[in-house]
Amino acid sequence: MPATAPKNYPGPGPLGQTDPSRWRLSSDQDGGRHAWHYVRSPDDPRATPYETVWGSDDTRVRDQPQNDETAYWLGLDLPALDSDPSPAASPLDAAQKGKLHLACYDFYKRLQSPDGHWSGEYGGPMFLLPGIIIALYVTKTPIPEEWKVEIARYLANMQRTGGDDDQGWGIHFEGRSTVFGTGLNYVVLRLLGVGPDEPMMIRARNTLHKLGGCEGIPSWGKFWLAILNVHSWRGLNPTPVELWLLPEWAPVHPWRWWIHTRNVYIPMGYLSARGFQAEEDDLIRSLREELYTQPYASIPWPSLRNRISPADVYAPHSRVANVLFAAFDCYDRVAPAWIRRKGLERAYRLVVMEDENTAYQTVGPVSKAMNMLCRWLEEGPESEAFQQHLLKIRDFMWMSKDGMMMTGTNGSQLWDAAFIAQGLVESGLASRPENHASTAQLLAWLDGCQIRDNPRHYREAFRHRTEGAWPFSTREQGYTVSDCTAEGMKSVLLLQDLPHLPELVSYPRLCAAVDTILSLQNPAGGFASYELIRGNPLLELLNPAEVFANIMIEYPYVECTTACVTALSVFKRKHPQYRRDDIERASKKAIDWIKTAQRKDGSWYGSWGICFTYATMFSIESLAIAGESYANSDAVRRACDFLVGKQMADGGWGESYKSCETEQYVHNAKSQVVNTAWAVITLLTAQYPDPEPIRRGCRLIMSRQLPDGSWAQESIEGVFNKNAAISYPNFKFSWTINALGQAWKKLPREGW
Ligand code: LAN
Repeated sequence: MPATAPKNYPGPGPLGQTDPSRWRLSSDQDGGRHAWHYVRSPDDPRATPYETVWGSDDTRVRDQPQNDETAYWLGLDLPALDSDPSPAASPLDAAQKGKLHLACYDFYKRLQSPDGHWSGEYGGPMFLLPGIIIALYVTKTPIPEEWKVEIARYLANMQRTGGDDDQGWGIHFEGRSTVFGTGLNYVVLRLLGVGPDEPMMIRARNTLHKLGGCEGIPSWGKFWLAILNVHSWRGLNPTPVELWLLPEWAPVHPWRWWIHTRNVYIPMGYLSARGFQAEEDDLIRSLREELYTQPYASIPWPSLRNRISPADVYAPHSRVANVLFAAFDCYDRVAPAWIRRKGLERAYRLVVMEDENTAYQTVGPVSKAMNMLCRWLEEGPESEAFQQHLLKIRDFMWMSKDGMMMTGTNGSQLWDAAFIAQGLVESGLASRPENHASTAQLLAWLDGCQIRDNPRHYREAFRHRTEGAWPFSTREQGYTVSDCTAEGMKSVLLLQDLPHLPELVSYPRLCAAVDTILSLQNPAGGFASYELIRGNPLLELLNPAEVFANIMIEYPYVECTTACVTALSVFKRKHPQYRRDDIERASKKAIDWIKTAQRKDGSWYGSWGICFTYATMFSIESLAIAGESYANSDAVRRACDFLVGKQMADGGWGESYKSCETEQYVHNAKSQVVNTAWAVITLLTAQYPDPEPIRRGCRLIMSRQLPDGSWAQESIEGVFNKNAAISYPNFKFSWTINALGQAWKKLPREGW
């Protein structure tokens, strides 16, 4: 029986709607690459299912019926299984009988990809799609029709319905309208063929003008508009490629910047130094008049450089930055041609190395679109490099019930797989015979995901080592993050410890992972994300991006640090001899650092998940490894008191993404199963003496479980750079299973 669309399934967008039953997700090739395919009907006049530029079609998926994994992510109702629990059974009853876990994993197992991992919708940010669509437009690359229809539908479904100044789009889909989100997504819709007189476009344009028009769009928006030739390069602060010619000891040298920031400013600098702009056409001429509050010809461009709409500003330029930008501007006018050429050559070489190191995925979606454009400009539309870039766009495009979006990375494959593995082990579900096959596949996937070598372009591209590491998404993407290696290794160790699973990842490979983890510890004890901290925090004064904070350099994070501490501890238990002293020293230093990061109120600030609930869970895990619990540690007591103080009337916890922005705890309107799971795990890890708040949290999680064993999607779970939220929809399974499993194991049986 095929999956069916529920009654409230979102309807057509301005360009219509495709047939959800024709979509297929291929997720089991090349280590978990995600690609959505649309199977056109045989009477469709278009000869091939895909425009040839998008590469050969995966005929396997085309010929197969839609599987549960695809149907679930499309928001369709899965056909019921015989073994589905009867909806009448109360979740509490079910838990007491130990059935609850069974039910939820019976459901969740159906979403496992044939290769053993779980795919997921990694959406949220609303400023990613414009880059790729503008890049495709200016390179005159046709976009598959189904994509156009579904992207327009997605934007229609995500359009805000607030007051006059809030009928556009924000920086992420839960945020209020900004010029950045509204201006750029308006452009996307127009480039896809939506007319300016559509009601949704009129509403969006009104909002845009209410917010001051694209005159005040943040600098990354100015950049894309300049590329599209609907903004002048004179209205942008220059980002000179010559910075790359500075000696490496220079404190501002970009090799010291955070990897995402430097990889955005390399192609951005290259494209702006080349002064590249799209060929003018009618649509471009029309957009020039639609986007601004004044006639295009009369816009005083240089005065817009530092003009950023108040609705957008999160990290205003510092005075130092503005002086520096003015100096760059003077330099830009007199830059000797030979130095510029050298700078351009250097920047282009860095772009090429990044492409080759990542199989054209690049480190993230912003640089993806920019690098693609650089390669097209330099090597032409037929070049191997540009064609490879086009093929890898699919990895970032995700189809949902609301339409098609661009994702924050090419997926969160390893990250999700690791937490699911840990949830299954913690809850004991991994050991049940009916889950042996599923966990065996998961372990096999984790095994294949480990990166075996250092990057092809290593020191020359200023990369950190990757031998033995795990990535955030796929092995092909090739970047490691300290906590991804840690969570990957921990999951493998836990799974390989189960009697029914083989040892796939050998001892030397685990040692290589440990070496990578240890190589990522900073002198002060904390672990950052992709690399060691290479620059001085004063560099933050030069942050040009206005909408993100803490992006110039790496910083130590309690989440990353804890992941490393816990992974090293699991490793040590199994292999106590390998680098024993190094591991001992590293863990102690890391835990000491975590203590220094605790806030006065007892909590820790979370940089990658929302927010205090997330980071406090991690930090308490680290303290537990040092033997600290509620009974013996003031730090743990203060953390627990903080959390218990935030429990909501229904027994759950719910935190808003606004906590991350304001650095103060902000309650979500409603409690959240994911936040509640984190709080439950924290209190259990801390050995909080009163079981009642923990049980109430568990009951809340159970009460939200749907009859088929799943949980509904609630508010957004993740964050980056303080101001942008991002989805982790698999968390509602992995963390709930983990929390309920631990509670069932650790709390007394009576009292439920
Ligand atoms: C991610 C996603 C994963 C995340 C964790 C592993 C959870 C974290 O512990 C370390 C940092 C990391 C790897 C991370 C860094 C920033 C990313 C890549 C993202 C939040 C996903 C999207 C974001 C990226 C920067 C988006 C593009 C925006 C720019 C500002 C360039």
